[in-house]
Amino acid sequence: MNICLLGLSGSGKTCYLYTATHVLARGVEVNGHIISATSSNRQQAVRLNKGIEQMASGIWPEGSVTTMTYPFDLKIDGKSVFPFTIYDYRGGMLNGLSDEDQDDVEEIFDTFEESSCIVILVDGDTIMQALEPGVLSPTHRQNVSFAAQLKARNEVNYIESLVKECNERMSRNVPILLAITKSDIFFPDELDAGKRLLKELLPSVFSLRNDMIVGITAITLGEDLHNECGKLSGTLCLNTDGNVHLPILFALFQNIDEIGEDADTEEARLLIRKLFSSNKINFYRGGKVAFIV
Ligand SMILES: Nc1nc2c(ncn2[C@@H]2O[C@H](COP(=O)(O)OP(=O)(O)OP(=O)(O)O)[C@@H](O)[C@H]2O)c(=O)[nH]1
Ligand SMILES: [Mg+2]
Repeated sequence: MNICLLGLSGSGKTCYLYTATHVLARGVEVNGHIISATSSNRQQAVRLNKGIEQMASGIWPEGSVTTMTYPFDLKIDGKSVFPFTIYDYRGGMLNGLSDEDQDDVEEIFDTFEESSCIVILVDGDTIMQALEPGVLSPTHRQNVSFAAQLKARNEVNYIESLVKECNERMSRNVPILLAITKSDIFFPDELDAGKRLLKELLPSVFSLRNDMIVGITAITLGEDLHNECGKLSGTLCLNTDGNVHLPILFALFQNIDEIGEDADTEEARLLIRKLFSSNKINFYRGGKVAFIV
């Protein structure tokens, strides 16, 4: 089973992966059980550890130059339930126009064949710039320009064409998780407006005329995080407070039916579902608010 982390360059995929996999390796408690996911490849485990250690020492990772593949095992109370693989792409390929970019994009569509959920990381900075100045706090309003807003809206719109292409290639509507990254930069009202804007700018994803399953959540890797010339300032939070566990668990949840019906898999499904509280993640089906079952 594959989990594809999609998002334009700089949306936060690699930092997210380092943080989320560190949190999931330690495990999340639910109903007296621990759900965890650990890297099943020694070399990649070292790479992930180095990534989060570097962030903890105050340095953001550099932009990805190639796609990285990380195999994991999902575990309940330390017992392996099933394997899965996370793909961390080079976001620049998605809206790049070179032949190499086009070839790389073809490659990612191949990996989609084995994934029954697409996780799209939507850059929080982009959402902030795409919002109408009227809904922004006075401090954020100062940074708005017409050109930046237009560019940001185009970037969000681009997701729509990506989803459309995925659905066409897979001949069905694939469940989607939209994760707004960098939620620490928003005031609560702004984040709510950002979620509304996402629905407005992605009409086919939230259309009443299809049956698409969509989750929306907002994630942050900490508090008051900033990047000055690659230096990380602020507080990294290596726990579930910033919702980092949710996108990966949502993707696993959507895939679980295809894995089999043994007792451990079913238990994993029930435990994961308990983590989806409505103040952390919202679901839509055919454009309407839905409850996950
Ligand atoms: N405030 C804040 N900034 C974040 C957060 N996560 C990531 N960032 C910023 O986003 C930048 C880009 O993150 P990356 O993970 O490298 O982005 P990417 O999507 O992997 O980009 P490519 O590798 O080019 O596709 C980081 O260097 C940080 O400055 C967050 O939770 N909060
Ligand atoms: Mg990256």
